[in-house]
Amino acid sequence: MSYKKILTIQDISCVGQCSLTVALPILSACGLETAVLPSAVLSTHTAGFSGYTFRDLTEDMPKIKDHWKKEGITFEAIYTGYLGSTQQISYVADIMNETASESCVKIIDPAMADNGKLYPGFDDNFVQAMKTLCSKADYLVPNISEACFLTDVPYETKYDRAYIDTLLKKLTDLGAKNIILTGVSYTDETTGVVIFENNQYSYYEHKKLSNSCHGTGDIYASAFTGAFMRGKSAFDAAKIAADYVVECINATAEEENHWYGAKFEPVISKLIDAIN
Ligand code: PXL
Repeated sequence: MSYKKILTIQDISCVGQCSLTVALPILSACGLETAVLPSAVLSTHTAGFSGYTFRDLTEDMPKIKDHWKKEGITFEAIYTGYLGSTQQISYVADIMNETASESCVKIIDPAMADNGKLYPGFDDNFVQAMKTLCSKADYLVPNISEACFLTDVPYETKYDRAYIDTLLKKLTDLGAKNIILTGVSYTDETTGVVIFENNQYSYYEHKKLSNSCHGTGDIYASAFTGAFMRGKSAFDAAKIAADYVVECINATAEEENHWYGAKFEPVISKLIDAIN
């Protein structure tokens, strides 16, 4: 098994099963050495809790990058998620420019929106900056809401293949090389993920579950990154990640009090089995 060192940049939500508290265990379970760069530290995530603390770590980023450069540290993949400020986005671009190994894969989850709305604290300036970061993506992993904000296409809950094709075309116009578009649902009973690689469309469809959980976007992007960096094709990695998210949602379904995240831990062995 090839052993790879990857960097993930996203926040620490101390409580709430998202971002780094999801990405680090999943990537480690996939067999990848994982370096982390926290974009911010929050007491909880922002979806459903109120009064959370927010420590912005923007100012630390260039200093951390400079130290890594001095030490000659490079990464075989850089995977970004929730970023804490607009300024941070240009620092992340610098980190990609200066710490990527020659064959580094850049995976960008433009974590900023869901259900047609930006997360609290994000504004149009942030969206415009995220558009520029897309040009660095070998794999961009948005949900439909994020894809709409990035392309200025109105958000719809019912759509057809032509609508999705428009999103994909406009995302590639931003410079994203390949796109994994999540939560693409052409019927009431099904959902799935579009894999748009080398301008070729493919689709992995599965049953839509009646319940949904916060944090599944982060679980998805982390599992995709883990499987892809372990040598799976983009389609297989997208499928493995989708199947894993279904397992996580099913594992969470029994408990009504567990609204803030998905129980990804009890079923993590299924992800490991699918990869190995
Ligand atoms: O799961 C995405 C996410 C990550 N980090 C923070 C969030 C959210 C979604 O709301 O609030 C802080």
